[in-house]
Amino acid sequence: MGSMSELPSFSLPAGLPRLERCAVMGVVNVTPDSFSDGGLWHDPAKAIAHGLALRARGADLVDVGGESTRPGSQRVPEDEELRRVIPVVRELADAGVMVSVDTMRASVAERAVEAGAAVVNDVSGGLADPAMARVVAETGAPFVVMHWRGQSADMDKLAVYGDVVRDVVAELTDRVDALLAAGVKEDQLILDPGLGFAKTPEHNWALLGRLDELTALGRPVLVAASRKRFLGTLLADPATGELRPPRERDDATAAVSVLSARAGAWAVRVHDVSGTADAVRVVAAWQRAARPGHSCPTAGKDGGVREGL
Ligand code: PMM
Repeated sequence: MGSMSELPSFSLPAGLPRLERCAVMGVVNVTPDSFSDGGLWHDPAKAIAHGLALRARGADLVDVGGESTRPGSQRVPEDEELRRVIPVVRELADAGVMVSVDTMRASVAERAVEAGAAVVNDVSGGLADPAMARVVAETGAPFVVMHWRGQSADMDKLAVYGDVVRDVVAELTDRVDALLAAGVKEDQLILDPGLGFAKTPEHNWALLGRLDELTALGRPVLVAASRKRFLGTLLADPATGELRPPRERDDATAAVSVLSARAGAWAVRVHDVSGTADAVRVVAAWQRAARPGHSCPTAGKDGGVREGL
């Protein structure tokens, strides 16, 4: 098991840039109802502008999704999801943004890759749509396999584990085996513990605190804690017990980004890119300085402090 300051040892899927630091995935939800930014970027033109703004603030990838996965939410029809997502993916990809498409549908993944998406991000890890594995195998796109136990409408009652970290590692390992058997290649796979999906706050904290048990699988790991409810619970008003609202959870999110980067995550998925983009550069500079024979952390195109001292 790795220590907190060990550098990650995974090989990166083809097509993703090798950075000297944890990558930053910015979120664009083209939805009317996502829990933290629902409705803000529902209009495609606003979604595209937001994606470009996230890149300008330091996002290495922009994750475009057309279906809310918040607890209790219902599925969006396929044609509506395509209508929301594809124009945004196309415009951003044409503008040179590295796009991931956040979808559980093989048809949407396929069309998004045709429109220029570089990564498929499936919160069900290929479980929701039996055709997903084939599409991922055929496109060869990097594939985010998130830990998932069921649709959002009823996921809360699925939050029952023996040891949550061991169970998540075992279930993700089963997923990986099934995907490989379906023709997906080893070097396409990225793992994600699925914070908040059939998880209580205690489960989420265990998965973060023991992230090394996931990175020990030797694959890139994506951590997506941004603005999630467990942060609202942590920061609840002590007098009233009222949860901290989603848009006031960004400092806590940046703290999770720091600790995830330090624990060897490949990338963090966040709504507010600026704080995290700076934070992961601080972690990279700190880690370079901690290595014997290090050079002064002044530059580094991708990973360094932006200006030398
Ligand atoms: N969480 C949300 C959406 N997409 N994708 C991955 N890979 N991991 C996650 O934990 C995840 C995700 C939750 O909704 P949001 O888009 O409103 O943050």
